Amino acid sequence: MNNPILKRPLGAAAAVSVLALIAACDATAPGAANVQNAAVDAAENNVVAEGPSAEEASAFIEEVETFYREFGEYSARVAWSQATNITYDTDWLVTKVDAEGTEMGVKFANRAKRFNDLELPAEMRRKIESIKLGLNLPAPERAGAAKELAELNTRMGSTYATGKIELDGEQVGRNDLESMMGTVRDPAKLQDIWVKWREVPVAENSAGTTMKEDYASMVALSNEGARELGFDDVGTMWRARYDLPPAEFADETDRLWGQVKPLYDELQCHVRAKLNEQYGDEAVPLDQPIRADLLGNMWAQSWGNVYDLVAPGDADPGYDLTALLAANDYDAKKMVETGEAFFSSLGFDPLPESFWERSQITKPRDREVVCHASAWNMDGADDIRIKMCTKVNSDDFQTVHHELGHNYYQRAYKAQSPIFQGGANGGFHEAIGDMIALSITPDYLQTIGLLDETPDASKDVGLLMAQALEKVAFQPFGLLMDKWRWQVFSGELTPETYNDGWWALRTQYQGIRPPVERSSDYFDPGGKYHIPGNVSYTRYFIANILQFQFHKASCEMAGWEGPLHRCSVYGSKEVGAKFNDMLELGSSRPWPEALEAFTGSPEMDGGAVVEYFAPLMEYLEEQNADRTCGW
Ligand code: X8Z
Ligand code: ZN
Repeated sequence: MNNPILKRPLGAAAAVSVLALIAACDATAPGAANVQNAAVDAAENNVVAEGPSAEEASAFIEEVETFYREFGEYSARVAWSQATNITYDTDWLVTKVDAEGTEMGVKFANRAKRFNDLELPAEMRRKIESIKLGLNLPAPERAGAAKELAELNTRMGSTYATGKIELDGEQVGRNDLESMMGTVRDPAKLQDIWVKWREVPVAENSAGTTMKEDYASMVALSNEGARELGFDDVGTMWRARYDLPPAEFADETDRLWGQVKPLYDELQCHVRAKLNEQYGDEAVPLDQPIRADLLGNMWAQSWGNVYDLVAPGDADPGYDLTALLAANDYDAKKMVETGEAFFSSLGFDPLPESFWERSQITKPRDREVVCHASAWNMDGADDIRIKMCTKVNSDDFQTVHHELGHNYYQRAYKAQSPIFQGGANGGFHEAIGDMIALSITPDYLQTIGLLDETPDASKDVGLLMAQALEKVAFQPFGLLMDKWRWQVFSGELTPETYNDGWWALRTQYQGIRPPVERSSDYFDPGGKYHIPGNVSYTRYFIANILQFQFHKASCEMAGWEGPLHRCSVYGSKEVGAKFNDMLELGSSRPWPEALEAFTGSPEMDGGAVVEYFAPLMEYLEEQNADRTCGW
């Protein structure tokens, strides 16, 4: 169901550029049928004796573009209907559209191969290569395979979104459980929630299978599809989207991780020591990885909710954004309006009226929905929306900016060919709103009336700690999610070793461990939205590097001279204009060009992260001086 060829580039579910399909096969698209027939003749029936021509490539591209436009809108509307109202029937519809889309996507990718050796202008070559990579999960061509794959994906997604959990004899909503992990401080209760959440991926579903079994079937089927398209496996195909040979891209992510790892290691060591003070030696032994349920988040992926437990004693206590929002009578809509106002201050047009009419901003009470936040562009133009189950807290204030970033990006590149309606790479799409949120500084909060007085800058180590618990803590998780999937798709991990392999990576990279022993029967990766949803995850790791590069570049543009963490570009039309230039490109140019145009350098670089957190690093090293770090 989260197949990108199906939908307008969504924030969460499918930020890849491609979406297409079938409806344009009919006569509603002027000329499309003829163009298609000519191309099919040429490709499949060898009617044309000589090799392919640029004219033929051009006609093929036009045909694909027409499909993307028409079927993209159709499939987006079906997918939206399902994600905001999960029923037997909407599942059925989304499965059908997904299967149709996959079948067409596979056909297009195969036909694109015909132009492999043809010399083409750069833009056409890029379009042909994008078409080959368009599917998130390819199915084999044999009859019935696309339908089977779509059924597996719909079932996994819906199981994740609707899985029921009972706590103290009462059914508790999944969205509520997620936030409880941030507020509950009783280790036994945290463990209970954590364990129950992870029963869902191994519980029997309506088809008599489990998510774990469905996942294994999905891996086998989509790998078969990837091999038919000429890739080693689906993981290789995912890595190929980064304008680099897949192996080089994997090395590149390791290089970036190497830049941030020293900071992470210090943070992990300090947080473990502070949690030990709170929970004692038994729950948090000082020579072991940290218990995953004590870090304030269902997946231990960002740790901002334990700030109060690790806050530096001599720092300014700062402010609690959740409390400020509540004290100032913010509701979900006002949070979104505040995000919109930030973009407006940079010179972006206001969101269209339809955004407010059609978005799902809070959780509907009367039906099942996918609560995991996402941003949608329904029609390749101005019908942009977000889908959230927003709560009035600091996490969701961040997420609102994140999702709006997707929407503003989508709108900025709407004039591009539908083939190029995507991020320069997946990481860019995830970084836009986050970069804006880095400008939520004390001064900014004062400007918008949320904070009366700004804290003194000499004690900013607290502010930096809060930010590091979100951004630095996230990095190893951002990296290992796809390391796990790369291993799964390559066959290095099998269903018998899925869970052990998962925990090996969680321990190696994050230095965390499960609160209770996990047998290899479990499927703990399935407790994270992006695994059943098949949303690749390296994009978030990359985004966490890029957003700091973007932030640094924009602060320089705005003439800022203080420390990076105090810089807000709120109100800078100059930054907005340059930012918009980058966004308008979509994925039409290789990402290093887009990066260079905005930051002056074509390289991704963790240096901006290191610079941003330098004062915190100094503090952490001091704190850890007499501790034994590592796990
Ligand atoms: O999935 C998301 C967004 C939608 S693209 C809400 N994020 C990742 C996650 O929740 O795991 C944003 C941060 C990482
Ligand atoms: Zn996102």
